[in-house]
Amino acid sequence: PTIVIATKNPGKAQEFHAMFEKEGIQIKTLLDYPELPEINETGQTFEENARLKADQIAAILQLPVLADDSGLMVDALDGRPGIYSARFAGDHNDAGNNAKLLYELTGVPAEKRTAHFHTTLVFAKPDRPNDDLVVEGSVNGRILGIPRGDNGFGYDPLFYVPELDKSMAELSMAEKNAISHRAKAIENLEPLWRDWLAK
Ligand code: ITT
Ligand code: NA
Repeated sequence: PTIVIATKNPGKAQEFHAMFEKEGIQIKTLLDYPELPEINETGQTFEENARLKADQIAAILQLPVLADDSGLMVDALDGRPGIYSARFAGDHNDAGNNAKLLYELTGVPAEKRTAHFHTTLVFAKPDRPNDDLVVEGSVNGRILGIPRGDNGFGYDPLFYVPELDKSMAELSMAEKNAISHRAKAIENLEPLWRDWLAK
């Protein structure tokens, strides 16, 4: 089968590709449908924003669509940037976002720099807006004082995973896809989606 992932973020798209490929599932992303309108993420929660993306794109394409809304929650910042993670520094720019995060945590010691990444996935079928499948995943870590590693995307160079003694950006894609918030959400989706899609 083919699944449309409602993302334009190439980092996310690569991770979904790696995780679904081993199950024989092809994915398409919004990069394959350049004519689609921009979906405004006006919701107040990850789930609302993922639903906005999944429901609208499914209705337009008349295909099942899986949307990912994710973000970074930093305890010392009362959970920010949260749902605003993509645009923390104004526009969608990983370097600017990371610089702002480091700046806001200036002087905060390592043990108080706890954080987690969160993903909500919403799977939507065309014309069935009340039948969305919703799952979540998260991973705990700490915000580094200096970026480490070149892999991944977004806040990965600043997100330290204590169990592995590495930043997310120091993990290979396979390693990240074994422990990440997105991987856990997909794990939670795995036992559910085939029956849901068939019904
Ligand atoms: P789409 O809406 O097109 O999927 P986006 O990048 O705007 O792309 P989100 O609204 O979910 O996606 O914003 C998520 C932001 O959170 C993303 O831009 C990154 O800065 C950050 N983020 C999400 N997952 C991440 C990950 O696995 N590693 C590092 N940063 C991540
Ligand atoms: Na978002």
